Amino acid sequence: MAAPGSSTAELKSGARQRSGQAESGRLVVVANRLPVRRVRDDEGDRWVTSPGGLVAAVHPLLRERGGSWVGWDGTAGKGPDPFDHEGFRVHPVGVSADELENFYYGFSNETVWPLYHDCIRAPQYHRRWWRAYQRVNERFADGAVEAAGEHDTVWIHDYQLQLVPGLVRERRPGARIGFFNHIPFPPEELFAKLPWRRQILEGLLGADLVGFQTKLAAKNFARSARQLTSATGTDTTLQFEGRTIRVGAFPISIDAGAFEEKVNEERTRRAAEKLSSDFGGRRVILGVDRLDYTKGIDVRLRAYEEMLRRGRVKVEDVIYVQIAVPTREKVDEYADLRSSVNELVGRINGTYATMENIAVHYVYRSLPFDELVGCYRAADVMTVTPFRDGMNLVAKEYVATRTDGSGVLVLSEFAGAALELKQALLVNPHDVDGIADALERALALDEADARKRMASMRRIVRAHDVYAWSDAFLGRLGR
Ligand code: ADQ
Repeated sequence: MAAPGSSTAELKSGARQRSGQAESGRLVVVANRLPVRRVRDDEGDRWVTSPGGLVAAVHPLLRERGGSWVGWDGTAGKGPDPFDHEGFRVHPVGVSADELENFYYGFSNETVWPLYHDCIRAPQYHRRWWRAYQRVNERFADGAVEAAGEHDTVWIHDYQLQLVPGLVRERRPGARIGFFNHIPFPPEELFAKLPWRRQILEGLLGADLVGFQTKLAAKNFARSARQLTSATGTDTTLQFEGRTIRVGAFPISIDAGAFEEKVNEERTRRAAEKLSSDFGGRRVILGVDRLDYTKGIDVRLRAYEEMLRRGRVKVEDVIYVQIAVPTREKVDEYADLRSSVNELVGRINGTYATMENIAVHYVYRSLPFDELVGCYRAADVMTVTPFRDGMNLVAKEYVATRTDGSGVLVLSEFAGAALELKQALLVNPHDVDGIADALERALALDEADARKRMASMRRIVRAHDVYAWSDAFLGRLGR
């Protein structure tokens, strides 16, 4: 799921007709963040729906089936009482300032996040973080049990809540419980380092269906479960404590229609034209990421620098635009990354910018949806080069906005999206020379070849949107 505060899509809930699917009772969604945020301004004190693909996909279902969303409202403290909002019930879960440090910044973001992303940074193991993780997971499970009847469907999301399926199972044995992990699941030899590996696996095994972005992640989980718990079975079906658990890949996507609509609006077109003219008509290479060490921003900048050093493409011909959203700034690794990216941008501009042309245009903030889509539209080449990524929605968003069929995507082999967007120029995100080669190739690509590649990727993104994803997951869970 997009990280707190990072998603900008003004997605229209219910804008699309849903295909029929097996339904089991009401739907209770459990996710770290609520889909609403509190706004206090001249118009008063109220809750507004936060934009985002998951919200867009699930909102119509919550309204049709009747349901609830259990989650944290983003502020430290006890949290408000449950309330109704736009046709569903909101169950806020309170998280104290101390728990935020230990459960969220600590165990979720400094233990699980790096461990599940190939240990790109060393995971930290602290018992007080683990205790907070257990405690907060119990509180989310309390919220889920309060919201869910005996035969309802409970859909739990992501790595912050891996104990919740097991905790809900104990108290709602007849419920249908699904868990979807938005980030990768590591191979057993990495996962086995986790001191609380058995508890995490048994927590996940409380679900009837455990879904991942890729088959590889699903297989990694099933193998760890067989090795490290008493579960038996195959990579797709496990037996544990007398129950059957299905395991599978459900690659997430975006509301492609909403992006297409937005990019064709007059305002977006004008914003894109203004950007292009501000950059003096130079070709635009774009990067859009949370400023996270998994996203490969530093190596990508070095690859762009290498391309300029080679001299076949000059700063008069091209500009690299990097939009980076601030994220997890309290965690040391993120502060370090921020400094090293600042330094790299300074070094590249110091060496290659001229009085007329800067080499790198760097924006360190979240963009409103209009501007983000304007940037996608203005970009001749999009670069998405994470070292490891569950899926990566930015790659799909770029493809969805290329309604005129132009544009080239340079994509990491290690993003889940690479399994679907095979017509991108695929790169090893650790290989500075390889990415520089791909950038040169992207800028020189024959137009017919580029269009053919984009057309094929567009077909995939349009056919497999976020609605198809939630239908597939809930359909499987309902069977
Ligand atoms: P993230 O790691 O947050 O998500 P990603 O899938 O790329 O990564 O989603 C980022 C979202 O933030 C996108 O919707 C993008 O538009 C938005 N965004 C990024 N930079 C922005 C900016 N500067 N301004 C405005 N918006 C910006 C996690 C996993 C991914 C998985 C998703 C969904 O890490 O692998 O694809 O959940 O499951």
